[in-house]
Amino acid sequence: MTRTVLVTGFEPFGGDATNSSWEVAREVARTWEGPGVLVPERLPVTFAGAPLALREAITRVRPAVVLCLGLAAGTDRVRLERVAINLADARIPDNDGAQPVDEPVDPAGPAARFTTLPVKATLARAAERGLPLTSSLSAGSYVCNAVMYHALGLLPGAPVGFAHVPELRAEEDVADFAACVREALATALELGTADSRLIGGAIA
Ligand code: PCA
Repeated sequence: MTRTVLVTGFEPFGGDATNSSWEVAREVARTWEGPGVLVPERLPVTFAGAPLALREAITRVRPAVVLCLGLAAGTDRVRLERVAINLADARIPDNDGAQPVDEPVDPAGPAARFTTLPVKATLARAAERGLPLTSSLSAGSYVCNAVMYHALGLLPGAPVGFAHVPELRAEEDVADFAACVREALATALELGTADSRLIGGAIA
């Protein structure tokens, strides 16, 4: 059976003309050589619309792996997010003009959901290849965090996760960031949700 991979990116927000997450999602789709079929989807930057669009895409595509991408300005590496929290606290209005303050993403949901991607194994492989990939312990409290939280609730048991990508500055950035995303997808397709027990973590 052909396995399908769903990679989402976002439309622009906050007055920007483009969103690097959609540029990278498109680049990954353009260069995908398998295994399986990769479907890119562009999500709205809205607390109300993004979860609906994601749910619709998951129902239509029936993916084996889901990786959602979003822009994190001011970073220089792709960040595999480990935790989505049940908190919507928006510093700026979303593209609908909605600006939730200290609300739950899902009033009936758990406090947090952890990525089911094999993050440590992916980081080890990326480091061997010199790719600009790292991990992060918070996807924030804006639309990206909400999408990650919903994605993990929609496909329990499958490898599902989120990566923040930097802005595109240099010409090679889109190819480098797409290579990070491909590494995460290839690792998930190979290992499923079974991560390697590698030392890592962060000391605050
Ligand atoms: N980044 C925002 C939302 C959309 C995007 O690309 C975030 O980090 O929440």
